[in-house]
Amino acid sequence: MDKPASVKKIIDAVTDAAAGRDGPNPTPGAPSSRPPTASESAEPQPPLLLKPDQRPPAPVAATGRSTGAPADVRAQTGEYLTTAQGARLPDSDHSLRAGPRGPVLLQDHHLREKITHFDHERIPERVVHARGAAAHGVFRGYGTAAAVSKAAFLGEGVQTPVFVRFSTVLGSRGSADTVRDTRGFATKFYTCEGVFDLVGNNIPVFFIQDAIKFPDVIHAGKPHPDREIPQAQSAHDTFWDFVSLHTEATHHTIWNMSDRAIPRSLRMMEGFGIHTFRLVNADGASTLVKFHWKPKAGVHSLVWEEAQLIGGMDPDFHRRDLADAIEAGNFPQWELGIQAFPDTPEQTFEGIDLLDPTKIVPEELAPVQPIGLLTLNANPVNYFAETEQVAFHPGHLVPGIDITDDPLLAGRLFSYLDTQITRLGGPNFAQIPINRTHAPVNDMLRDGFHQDAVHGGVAPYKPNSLDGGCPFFAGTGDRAFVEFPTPVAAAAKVREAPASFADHFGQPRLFWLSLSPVEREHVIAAYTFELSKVYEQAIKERVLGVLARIDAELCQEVAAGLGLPAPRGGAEAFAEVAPSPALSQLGRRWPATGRVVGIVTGADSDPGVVRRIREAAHGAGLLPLIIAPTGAPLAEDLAVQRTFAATRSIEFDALLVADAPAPGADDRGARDARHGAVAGGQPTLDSRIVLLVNEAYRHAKPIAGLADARALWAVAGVDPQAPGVFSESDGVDAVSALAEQLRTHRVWERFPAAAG
Ligand code: HDE
Repeated sequence: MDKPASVKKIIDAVTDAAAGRDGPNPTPGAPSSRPPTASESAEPQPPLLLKPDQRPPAPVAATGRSTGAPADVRAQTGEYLTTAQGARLPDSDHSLRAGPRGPVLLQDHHLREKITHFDHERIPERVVHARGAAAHGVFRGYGTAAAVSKAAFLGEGVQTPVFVRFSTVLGSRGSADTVRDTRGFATKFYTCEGVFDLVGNNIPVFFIQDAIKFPDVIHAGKPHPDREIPQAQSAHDTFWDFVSLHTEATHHTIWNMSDRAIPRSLRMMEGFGIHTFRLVNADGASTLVKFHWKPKAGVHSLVWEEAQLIGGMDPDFHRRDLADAIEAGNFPQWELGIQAFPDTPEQTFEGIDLLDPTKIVPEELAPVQPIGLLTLNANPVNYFAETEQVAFHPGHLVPGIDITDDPLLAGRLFSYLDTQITRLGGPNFAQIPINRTHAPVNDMLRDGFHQDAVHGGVAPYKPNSLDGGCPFFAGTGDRAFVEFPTPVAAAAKVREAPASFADHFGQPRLFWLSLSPVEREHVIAAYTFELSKVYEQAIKERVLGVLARIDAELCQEVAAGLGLPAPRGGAEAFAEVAPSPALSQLGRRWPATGRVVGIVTGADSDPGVVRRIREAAHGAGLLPLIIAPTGAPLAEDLAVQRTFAATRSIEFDALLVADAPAPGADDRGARDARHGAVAGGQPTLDSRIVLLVNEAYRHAKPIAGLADARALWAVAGVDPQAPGVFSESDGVDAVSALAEQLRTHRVWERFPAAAG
């Protein structure tokens, strides 16, 4: 049956968009490399090519050698459906039965193979950091680290393939992306000297100082063991019970209550190695360092209401954003930098214990020196094979990078290898394609579950003569990994932390004092929100006792929000600390590249105006998405990306209202509850768009309106004089105003802060 013309127009537009044929700047998100046909294709043909933004792991053998296979080698070959053994199949829709109504036969080997494999498709999710998203990329060394490290990949101009996995910590694999939590930032460098993993977080300190407390803090943060709630969040009794009793967690906790724990995008997070590492140069000299990733796009965050809405509207918000940005060619970039400290016997810097992972060294005391550039430029091909199976380990080190005696790091050096054995089903996970090193492997490790390599020779032992003595030890000059001969002071065995680990409140205060007023408001709101969700009064009071030791105003404001008296802290107890302006996310300007602008159109919008706006937005490096009453294209070349019914403000960094649309056909209370967003009588404007504009305004996003659109302002509660609200007569001017404003991310000055 022929489709009505309007439906056909939509199908064609969607098909064109999927094909990347909607102009020179295709909208990311097409599910496959070729648009589907309406009916199922019966003509045998080979597997489709990969999408242009995708790249599989490098085709190296399990022993690190290049296989010579093409870079886009696929797991599937041939045109026909086969069994796992390669026998072609004529049917996979019906079990083998004794007659069409008879019993299913046990001899159906295809049924048994298909179901058995399906039964075993899942592996244990990571005990922490279960939810993640990843991308391939390249790291280019600047050569500026040569004086402190001999690592080959840090050399000038050296390009090293990388795989980066970002994650939340607490939630299960299916949890929402935008929960309040620390984010993991783990990078695998496939260097010519072996794999180096920098397994960091987006917060520069950790909850605990000693790995032996890790199960405690994680058990406290995970859902309660009886009801298994709440999922992926710290706003519950056990978390606050633990952190208020174990006050070394105070510093990490205040970072978690700050905007850092609700990033706008994985592309807009800093990363930190946290522990102090040791770099060793070609002369064997050692320098202590802390690693930093600095995003070129700046550090930006969501507002809390937005983060919560996204949890329901688009739980995949961060992973979608990362994949879309890469697909659209907006490759995320970070500079790797180091803070360098002399390796003295005390291992302190300006009185800060470098082995205490709950302490930072302010950048004002030790500047971050750039040593290389990371660019993420390709999406994974298969989530399970790559993002799920990648196995990081802080013990994956290369010559020139070594560890220190941080007691947290020591436990990690045990844990990661140990956990992969269960998670990845045995000791051979280094042979999984995404984990394979690009350096030759000759390791004498043999057999075990999932052994992928066919080892030759008879003598996997040393010394041997039967295999010609191979493999040999690396001699001086052969670039071996040699542990730095760190002196160990004479001591007795104790279960004890050094006295320098005892200050739990000085650096949380430093963090608080370094924030801008609006960032402090957010911290107050976050503590108040989280503690309002705590059932036990005693725990809330205990947390207030902790806050009283950070700052009196913080404590008082949170207490007021909870309706509890603020405990007396006493200003005399506060540590004398100098703020570190580098800790604030605000006060600088960053490129607006890749930010998403929603263009609101109506049924009668002039395609010429919308086309110019879209072109100007592309020209400014933004990602414009056209929002319209239905999916019917505005013109042949103007596909609609979002409809009133299916969108919400959270999808956009800024709005450009090209038209104030009349209520759409489906703007009815019985069909869309948002209809109630406009109070009183029959609205003359579409209520979904009124709510869209209202939310964007409240979330401090830049908004621009063309002449006709200003009718929306009053209904949506927008003050036309407020900062970041632009009324323009020309669409191109409106785009420029938004792009410029987006360089500071949000218009925080729209809502002045009260916190001092
Ligand atoms: Fe982890 N951590 N961790 N962690 N961690 C894991 O390893 C652990 C810590 C971090 O995307 C696990 O493969 C202990 C600090 C990231 O695959 C596990 C301690 C930092 C990821 C583990 C810590 C991290 C993990 C779970 C206390 C920042 C995700 C699955 C000593 C510097 C990596 C796995 C990925 C994952 C143990 C503390 C970062 C169980 C025992 C500090 C980014 O091995």
